[in-house]
Amino acid sequence: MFPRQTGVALITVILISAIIILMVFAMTEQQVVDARRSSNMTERYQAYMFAEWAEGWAKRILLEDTNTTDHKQEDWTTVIPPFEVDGGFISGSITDRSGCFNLNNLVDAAGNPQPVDIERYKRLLAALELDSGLADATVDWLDKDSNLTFPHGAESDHYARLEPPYAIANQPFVSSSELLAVKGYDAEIFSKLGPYVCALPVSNSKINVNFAEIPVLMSMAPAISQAVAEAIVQERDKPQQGLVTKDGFASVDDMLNGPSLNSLLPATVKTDIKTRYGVVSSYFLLQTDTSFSRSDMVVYSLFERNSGSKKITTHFRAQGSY
Ligand SMILES: [Ca+2]
Ligand SMILES: [Ca+2]
Repeated sequence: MFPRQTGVALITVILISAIIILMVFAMTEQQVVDARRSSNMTERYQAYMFAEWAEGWAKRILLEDTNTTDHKQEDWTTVIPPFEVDGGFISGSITDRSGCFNLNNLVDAAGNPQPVDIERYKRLLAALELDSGLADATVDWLDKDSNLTFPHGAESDHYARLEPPYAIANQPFVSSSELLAVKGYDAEIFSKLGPYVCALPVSNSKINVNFAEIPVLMSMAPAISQAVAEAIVQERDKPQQGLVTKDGFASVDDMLNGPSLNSLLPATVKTDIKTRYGVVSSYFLLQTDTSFSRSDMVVYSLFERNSGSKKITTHFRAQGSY
C-alpha cells in the first residue's frame, strides 16, 4: 500500500509541477506578447506624434512660399533626408497634387457629368494606351443617378451581381485607388494610370501645368501629340542633364502663346483651357516616413493651401498608403 501511495503522490507532484511550469510559461509568454504589443503601440504613437510635428513644419514651408506661381524648382519640393530624433529617424517630402488629373472633375458638385473633362480623361487613358471606354464606368461610379453611361458604363446592378457584391459609390472618390473597385480597372491598369490621377475634395480644381506630366498635357486638347507635349516640357523646364533649370511658365497664356501651342490651338480651345488649367498649386501631399526600433511607418497628409487667406487645411491623414 505504502510504496504505491508514494508512487501516486510522486506522479501527482510531477503532474502539478508540470501544470505550474506550463502556466508560468504561458503567463511569461503572454507578458512578453503584452510587453511587445505595448512597446509597438508606444512606438507607433511616437511615430504618429512626429508625423503631426512634420505637418506643422510642412505647413510653415508652404506658407513661406509667397511667389505667384508654383513650379518644380520651389524650395518646398526639396526632400528632407532622414534625421535622428529621440529613438528613431524621421524624413519627409512635400509633393504637388495639382498637376495630376482630378478624377472628381468628371462630374460637377451636383453630380452631373462634365463633358469637356470626360473627353480629357478619355484622352489621358488613350495617351497611356489604355481603353478610353473606362471613362464611362468611372462617370457612373461618380454620378448620383443610376442611368448607364453608354456604351461601357456600370451602375449599382452590375456591382450587386459581383461575387462578393458591393455598393457603387455614386459620390466623389476619396482616393484614386478606389478605381480598382470600378468596372474594367485592374492592378495593371492602375499601375499605369495611378501616377497621373488624383482624388481631390473638389469637382472644379485647376491643373497646374507647371507640374503636369506628358500624358496629362496630352489630355488638354486633341491636337496635343506626345511630341507636342514633350516640346511643352522642354519650353517649361529647360532641362539640362536631366535637371530642371527654368521656373516653369509664368502663366497659362505664357504656355498657350509659346512656340508649341500658339498656332496649333484655336482660340476657343485656348479659352477653354484657361478655365481648367493654371500655374498655381492648391493641393499638396506630405509623406512622412518614421523609423523606430521595430516599426517603420509612412503617414500621408493631403493639404489644401488657400493663397488668398494664407490658410492651409489638412483634408485627411492616411497611414500606409494613399
Ligand atoms: Ca510658389
Ligand atoms: Ca451613378
